[in-house]
Amino acid sequence: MAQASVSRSGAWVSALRNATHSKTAAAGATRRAVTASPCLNASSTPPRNPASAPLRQQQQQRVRAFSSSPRSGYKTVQEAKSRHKSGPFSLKAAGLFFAVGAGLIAYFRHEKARIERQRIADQTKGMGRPKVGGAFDLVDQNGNRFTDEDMKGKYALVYFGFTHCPDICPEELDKMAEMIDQVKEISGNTMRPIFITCDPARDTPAVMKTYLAEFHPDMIGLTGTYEAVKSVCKAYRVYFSTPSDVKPGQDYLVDHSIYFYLMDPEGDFVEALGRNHTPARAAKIISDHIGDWRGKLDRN
Ligand SMILES: [Cu+2]
Repeated sequence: MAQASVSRSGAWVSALRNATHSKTAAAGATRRAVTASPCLNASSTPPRNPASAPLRQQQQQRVRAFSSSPRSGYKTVQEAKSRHKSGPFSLKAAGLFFAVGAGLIAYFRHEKARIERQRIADQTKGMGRPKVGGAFDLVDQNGNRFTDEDMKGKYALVYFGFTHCPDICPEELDKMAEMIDQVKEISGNTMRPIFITCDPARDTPAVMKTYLAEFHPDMIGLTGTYEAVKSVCKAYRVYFSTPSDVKPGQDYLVDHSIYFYLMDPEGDFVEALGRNHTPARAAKIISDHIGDWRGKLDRN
């Protein structure tokens, strides 16, 4: 009697085990293991009450249905493989996969570049940052007063130099003229190009007017008193070396930093563009910043 009980319960457990094993040596091994283990045997012995027999059969059938029927209705591996050929791995799906992938990569690159520009633009906006730029009070090439307030409303590209500069300034102003045209082409009339002299003693409004006419009609040339020019150079962190007591006709050298300072429509510094930027590259950077601007922007 006891032997029969063990044998029955062994079959029941082996059916459970067979849910994941084949009905060969493994089943036999499982049965032997179950018989040998009183603990597992006791806990897994089904009730002896005959009334529970139909329930046991149902459980067995359920287990068998789970274990022995093919999962997806394919009779052979080849059949399953051939079904999958026209399934998720078709050419169309692969094309779609790569198109979506390429689209995502392009989107994330664009976003990354935008966030990087935003970071550069925001860097000098916050408090406690070393500020580049600020208030100034100068005179333009037509003799009219021009302050930092007149600079606002559009982006401004500010360059410091002097008209007696033998080679650097002419070269940089040629580049600036190219930038002006290219930015205009991409972003319209949204940028003011400004040339500020570091040599107020020789660069009068009239001298500036003649000089800048050689480069671009849009350029605004600013000069002023020695103190006013020195102050604006300091505000933009431009190295200023002009002697203060220049006698008429005396020749002297003016050293200056070679940067284009991009200022936003609120007069805040955005980014400095150096000699390593080609006019096309600089124009692209400037236009991208202009494109990012969400505030008021004078386009006339
Ligand atoms: Cu120069």
